[in-house]
Amino acid sequence: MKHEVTKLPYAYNALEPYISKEIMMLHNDKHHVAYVNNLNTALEPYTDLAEKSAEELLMNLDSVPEAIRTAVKNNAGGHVNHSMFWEIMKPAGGGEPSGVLAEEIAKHFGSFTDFQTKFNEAGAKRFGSGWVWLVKNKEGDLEIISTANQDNPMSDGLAPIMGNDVWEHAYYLQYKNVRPDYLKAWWNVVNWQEVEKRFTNS
Ligand code: MN3
Repeated sequence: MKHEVTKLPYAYNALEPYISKEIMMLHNDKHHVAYVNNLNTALEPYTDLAEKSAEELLMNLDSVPEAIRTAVKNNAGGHVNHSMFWEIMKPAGGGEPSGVLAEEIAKHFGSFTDFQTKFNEAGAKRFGSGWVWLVKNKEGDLEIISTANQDNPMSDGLAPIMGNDVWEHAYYLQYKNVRPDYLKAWWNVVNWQEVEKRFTNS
């Protein structure tokens, strides 16, 4: 089984003016594609891993042969993270979550606005490249965390509900060095229906 890049569920320019067409084209066609190609290359000699999904590999990194463990962590991570990322965004997105997710966010972070502030702070503070996440921990509680590189929270037993990519490739062409502006604008493209689905299934 070859891992494959997810096709965007909308046009490259659909998230404008918040995320430019140029960023989306490079991000999907070059960055995501590179992670998938590198993952397939790393796995090629290991036929016993061929049937495992990228998520299964990330949840069991200890069982991945040491020779390719870092390559799998980086590239299965890059694949899974970006596949989620495309799905939790949409044109004319934004607003607020509803239902149980809205209640849980209010319970854990005070209010939706407080949640956004804390999420943005965690994303801005991530040094270098990485992601900021809303996760469900082993006790079933929501937490905001950030990870370096393409590390996915599922490798630490956490369920990723939503995440924002804070690598420079995600914003630099449009927002230059001002990551906080990108973090603020990103809320306008969040697909809360998809995030709620991930929360319910986690
Ligand atoms: Mn990226």
